[in-house]
Order: sequence, then C-alpha cells, then structure tokens
Amino acid sequence: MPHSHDHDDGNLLLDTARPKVKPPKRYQVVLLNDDFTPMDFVVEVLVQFFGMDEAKANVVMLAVHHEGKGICGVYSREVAEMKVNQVNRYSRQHQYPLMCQLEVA
Ligand code: TYC
Repeated sequence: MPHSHDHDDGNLLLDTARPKVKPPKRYQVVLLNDDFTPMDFVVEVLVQFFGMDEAKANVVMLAVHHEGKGICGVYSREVAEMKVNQVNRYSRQHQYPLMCQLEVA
C-alpha cells in the first residue's frame, strides 16, 4: 500500500513528471534621449505606438529628455520586440536618430 502521496489523487506518474512552470519574463521597451529628434515627434511616437494620451506622452517624453532614458511600457518578448522594431523603423523613415531598445524587466 503506497503511503507517501496518500493525500493526492494517486497519479504518481503525472505527479512526478510535471515540470516546473516559470512565469514568463517581462520586457520593458526603453526610449533613449538624443539631441536631434524633435519633442513633437517623440510625443507622436508615444501616442501612436504605446497608446498614451497627449498629456502622458508629454510627461514621458520630458522624463526621457531630462534623464536620458525612460520606460514606454512592459510587455511579453514578442510584443516588446515588435514595438521596438516599429518605433526604430518609423524614426528612420523620418530620418531621426530616435532609439528604442529592449531590456529584461
Ligand atoms: N532631446 C530632444 C530635443 O531636445 C527631445 C527628445 C526627447 C529626443 C526624448 C528623444 O527620446 C527622446 N529635441
């Protein structure tokens, strides 16, 4: 008569084979300051790609301007990578050096 798991459903195979499931990592999309990208363009980017309203976008833009970098949002790896690529492509299309990058949260 088994006794070590007599409080569970008795399915020792499933019980011992079950892998540890870790919560997925989160990734922050970070915007970097530069001396050339116009403030209005940065605000437009924050509204368009991060769903901020104008007021929030202005606060974040000024924080990046004064502190050198700032977090635009925190996402799964797939979504964070997509946003970084969208922002950098859009900035290059407009010939601004605005840089967006990924960091593990
Ligand atoms: N420093 C820029 C300027 O004075 C504005 C700016 C803000 C640029 C945030 C990039 O991520 C940035 N025009």
